[in-house]
Amino acid sequence: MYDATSPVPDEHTDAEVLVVWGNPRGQLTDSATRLTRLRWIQALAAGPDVILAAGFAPEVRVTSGRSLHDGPVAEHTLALALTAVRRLDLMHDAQRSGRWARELGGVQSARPSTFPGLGTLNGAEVTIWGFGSIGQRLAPLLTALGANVVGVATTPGTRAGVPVIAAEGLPARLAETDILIGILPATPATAHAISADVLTQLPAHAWVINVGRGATLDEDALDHALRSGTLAGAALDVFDREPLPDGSLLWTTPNLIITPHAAGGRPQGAEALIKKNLAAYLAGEPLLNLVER
Ligand code: OXD
Repeated sequence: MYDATSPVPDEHTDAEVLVVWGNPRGQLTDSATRLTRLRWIQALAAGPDVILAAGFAPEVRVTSGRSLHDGPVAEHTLALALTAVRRLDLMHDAQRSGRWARELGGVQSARPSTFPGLGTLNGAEVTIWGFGSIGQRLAPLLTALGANVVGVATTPGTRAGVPVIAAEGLPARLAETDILIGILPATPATAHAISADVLTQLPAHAWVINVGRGATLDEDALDHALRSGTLAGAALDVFDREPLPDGSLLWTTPNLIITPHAAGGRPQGAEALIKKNLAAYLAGEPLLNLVER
């Protein structure tokens, strides 16, 4: 065991393998220079972007915590989607101000035009952009509640029973999307993928949920769309800068739900992954979740 928030002690700088979980940037940069015998890093995070940016030598293999966060992130994303459609945020605001929110309750139609949200996931068109293992865990939870789910990924087809389209199909799909869920990793190719242009193609009643990485969404464009009413709402768990700085515009953006990078953070089955990969490493066999560098 080592303290991930402090430099690796001198007596362990001969480590060949490092398991990384919650290490701050500075600790990783320091490890990249001091652990000169390192050959493999096992990340427990699903997204290894911080590790890739830390400057480890090219011969250091990196394996991610892909699949360890599928359940927790899918659960949190479902919670955000339900909050968005049922407007639990507005109900909670009303409660805090000691007000019975008559406009949000009482006799309602299934898709009330007066309700400030979709009202229900039943029949909602949900697009999941970045359809990896988390998306595949999330999709059946949404379809169980009646949503129609389409995934977007590099390779189109059908995955886990869900139709998956490639980026070329996005414009047509965005026009009919009620909820766009981003689960994209942060790579040069995905920077600001959820752009001003993408937001404009969504219907004005649509919501955007981002649980991938903050760098994949243009926050200024989102703020503008929400303030101008061309988008109904958004729920973000990840941000360009974390913690979200005090002066950020997003703290005051209307119809924006903020959660503090809370979706993941609870890896499930980490010991089993480490054990399997360590056995493979010692046997010179291929490692699971190897990240292309
Ligand atoms: C992860 C995260 O990458 O929690 O695992 O963001």
